[in-house]
Amino acid sequence: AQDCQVANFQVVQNFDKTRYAGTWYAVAKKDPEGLLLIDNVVAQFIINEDSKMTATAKGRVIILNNWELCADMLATSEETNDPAKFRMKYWGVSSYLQTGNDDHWVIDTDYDNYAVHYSCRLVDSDGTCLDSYSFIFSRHATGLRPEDQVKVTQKKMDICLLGKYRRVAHTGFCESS
Ligand code: AZE
Repeated sequence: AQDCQVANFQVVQNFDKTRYAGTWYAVAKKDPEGLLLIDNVVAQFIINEDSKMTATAKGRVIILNNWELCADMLATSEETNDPAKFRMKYWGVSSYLQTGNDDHWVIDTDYDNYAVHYSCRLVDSDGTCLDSYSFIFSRHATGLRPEDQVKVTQKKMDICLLGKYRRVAHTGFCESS
């Protein structure tokens, strides 16, 4: 039987945030309950002078039922004992966007091509995740290389989310803003 206990999910060993910095294109995502960035999702991780990680994210959203816009998000992070597990406090550049504070785990990355990001917002009493979201990131907007796809599929399985993802389109929607 598969172990879907969130506490047992493996993350990147000896995570190197400096190598992780830079631009990542979401190529697939698994949504949480409620709202998430829809598509055209691009995240940027930045290490500042005091070696803290911050991030920006953009993506198309629809708010107030039918107002389509590019969400411009900012985030700061708080470290934990495990460098691949951090908390990201985020907010919108505009006040009508979402604010939050989520656990972010880097499940796997080779730093140069792909990354599997996971966030469990709510752990059930049995230790499995009740509300999660996840992004598959690529360094290239065009997608993942076949050899990375194989690794990513295995990781989706390991975090009990295989079959729960949708592709994230990049149409240039957020490029003008
Ligand atoms: C993430 C990684 C980089 C930093 C941030 C991320 C998450 C952003 C959201 C945004 C939601 C916005 C909504 C607006 C209406 C994971 C891409 C901040 C969850 C719903």
